[in-house]
Amino acid sequence: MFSRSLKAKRSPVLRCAVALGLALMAAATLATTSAVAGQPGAKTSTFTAEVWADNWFALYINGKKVGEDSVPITTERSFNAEKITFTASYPLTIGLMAKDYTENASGLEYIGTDRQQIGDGGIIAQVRDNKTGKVITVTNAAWQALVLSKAPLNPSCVTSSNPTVDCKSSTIAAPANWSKSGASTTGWTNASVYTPAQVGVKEGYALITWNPAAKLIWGSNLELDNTVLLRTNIKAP
Ligand SMILES: [Ca+2]
Repeated sequence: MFSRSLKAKRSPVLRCAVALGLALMAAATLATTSAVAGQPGAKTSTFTAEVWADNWFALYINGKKVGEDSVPITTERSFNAEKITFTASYPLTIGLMAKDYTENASGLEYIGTDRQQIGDGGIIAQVRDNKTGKVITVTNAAWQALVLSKAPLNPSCVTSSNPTVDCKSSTIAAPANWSKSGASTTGWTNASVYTPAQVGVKEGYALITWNPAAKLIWGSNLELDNTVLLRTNIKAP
């Protein structure tokens, strides 16, 4: 009897503590921001983008940056999810600049420790039109990709004791207006799709209910491609 009444007394408190804990966890890892791309007006709509990246991203709409990962790329294990609300007009060109963390131009991380490695990237996103609630795009193989930074070009340097000297890299600048409609497609390819296991999804990834069609994408090399531009075009509904 005693234990029963004690349990009955405690359980609401426990439930409350669990709920508070969950709320704090969500607040810590699912950041929310908003921005406007273009002039607000009768023809604009409001959209919400949900994004998870290993390790960092910025979101561009019709050539304008509307948000970015709130956790700096230099933060160890920055695997948070983001929800970004923005206002824009159809048609949309949606661009993601995605970056895998590398300690320097060598393309490696944890340099000088027993965890020294190349590391990998991966990003997934879905965008809703808030008026209809419909998902208007998900990341998939139809997105275009352009690799800006690749390292190391000689992966055997992963064991080097002086990777900044021994590892080779290649970097190009982001083309002007790359996230505007009608931008050049020269050098762009289709994005490559990866499984959650290949990317090793964690932490914030599970906080978002992903549309089944949303896929993790990156350049053709999940490990060596370090900065990748990704984009898609959405017509008016
Ligand atoms: Ca990474």
